[in-house]
Amino acid sequence: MLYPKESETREVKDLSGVWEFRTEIDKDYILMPVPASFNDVTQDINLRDYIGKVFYKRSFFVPSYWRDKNIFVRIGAATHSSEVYVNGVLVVKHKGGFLPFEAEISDYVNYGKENILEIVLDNTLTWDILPPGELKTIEDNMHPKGYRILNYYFDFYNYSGIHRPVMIYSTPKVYIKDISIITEIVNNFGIVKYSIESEGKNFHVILRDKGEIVAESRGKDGVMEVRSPKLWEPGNSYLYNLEVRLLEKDNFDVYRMEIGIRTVKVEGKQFLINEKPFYFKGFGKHEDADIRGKGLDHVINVKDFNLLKWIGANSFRTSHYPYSEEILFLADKYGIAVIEEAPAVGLNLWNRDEKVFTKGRVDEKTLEHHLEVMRDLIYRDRNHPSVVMWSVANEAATYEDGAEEYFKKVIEETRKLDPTRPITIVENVAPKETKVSKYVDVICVNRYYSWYTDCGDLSIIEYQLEKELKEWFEIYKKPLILSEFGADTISGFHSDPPLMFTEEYQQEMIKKFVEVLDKLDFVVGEHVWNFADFMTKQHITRVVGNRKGVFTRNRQPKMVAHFLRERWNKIPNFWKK
Ligand code: GCB
Repeated sequence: MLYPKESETREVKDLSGVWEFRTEIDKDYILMPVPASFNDVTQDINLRDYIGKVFYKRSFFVPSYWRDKNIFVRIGAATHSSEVYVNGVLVVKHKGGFLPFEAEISDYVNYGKENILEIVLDNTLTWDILPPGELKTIEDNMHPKGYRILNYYFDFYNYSGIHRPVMIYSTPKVYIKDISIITEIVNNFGIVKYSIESEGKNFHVILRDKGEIVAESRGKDGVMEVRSPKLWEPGNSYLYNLEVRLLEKDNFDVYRMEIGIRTVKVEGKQFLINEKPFYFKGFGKHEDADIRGKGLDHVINVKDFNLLKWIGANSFRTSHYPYSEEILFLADKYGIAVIEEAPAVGLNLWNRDEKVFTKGRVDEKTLEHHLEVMRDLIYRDRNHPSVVMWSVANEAATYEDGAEEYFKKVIEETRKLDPTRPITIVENVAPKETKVSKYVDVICVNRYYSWYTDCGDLSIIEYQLEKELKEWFEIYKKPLILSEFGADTISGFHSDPPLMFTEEYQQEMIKKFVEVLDKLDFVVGEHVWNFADFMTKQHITRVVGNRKGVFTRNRQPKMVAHFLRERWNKIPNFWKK
């Protein structure tokens, strides 16, 4: 799916701004910014924790010369189920809160008068949507009026609303629908294979390096060669400009995009980018910020990339859902590698007496949705050089028999959709227990020794972590990334000797963890949990959110940030241990 871009044949109207908004139980509309989560914008706790349907509305005009064009409405992301109406006509329904969807609306728009766009969302989580959850009503003598609670088993707040831009755009009648790019490096040549989806027939494809043509081709599918290519690499981004022209008399269309030439591969104990062993330094992140929640914010995004550079990170995981396209464009430009994760988190009840992969919970309906999500995700992001691996889920109950069949299908489908990138699943079970990691290319493990187990005892880390990681390698013989480790830390809390929740404890814990990682040659990366403090649901284990950030929610460094900065600036991006 192409990101809407302007060209001499296409126009884009970004409908970001202040819309009208109401919940199902309110009659009156209030003002609501788009994109943003609605939760933290007012002072009303009922709206903050609202579960159910909400209505967003605004008007727009279309220029009269769009009459002979295709017109689309495109929603970058909205949580979690959506219905979109143009002048009262339902034009598209969509399930899932973290990927874009669109509809052609050429037949439903008015010319010469305003159009009404309405988006109806439902933020209820169910077992057939990712991430899953369940709405329960408790009625007992302590809750005589009935008590509604949305249970979900993932650790971030269920921020809701229109989180990414809504755009109206035009294309010619016959147009360039999609483009896919695969790059290879052979001897001293960059090979760029492209494939165009369109009803058109005549194409001219031009690849430029800073304005100079370096390759061109004709045809719907083709291969271009770039002599002595400048490669895209983490820490050293290089982007070429691809221009695709559809040359049909009445349907001339042009789409331009930036591409990077690079290869990715897993071989033995290593994760190779451009045939060199890459070492992942970075974080699991979240799309999360004060007041705007999960709403796209260019200020926060650019700040985050500047902080990643400042601290010497070269990568992050889009824990636990696909991030905005705008973030991936930044990753391409900043030269940051991305492990892109499906919104499959919370496929776990954290109770071994209850099955998760069973009828009514994670079942065929969930699987069908999961496969659709993998497809939409890959079709959205396959052209980003920064995306180097797909993660199909985070901390699912992979010890269950049902999980094996389920994930085998998800992984097979992912591989079919994109044979060029390695696949992982992020695990939280013991190496012998998982029924799934044998199907992936890289082992990703989240570990919290001295935090959730043996609370406060930093001395056990070395023994426990080393023992476990070696077991992972002995069984699977695959490269391993420690995809989460960290400690809740209240900025400004100090103690010596280090006690839990202080900045000293976070630093000591992370130090002890990385000392083990440095000893193990099959460990190809360290992603600290988390980049910044983030909001969660209210719980006795969360002090106004999860505080495992290396930066505060306001993006200020905690003590450990300086330790990591010193460490990561010494470790090269390409590092054979
Ligand atoms: C995990 C989860 C992550 C949590 C983290 C924590 O294992 O993957 O979503 O936020 O632990 O802090 O407990």
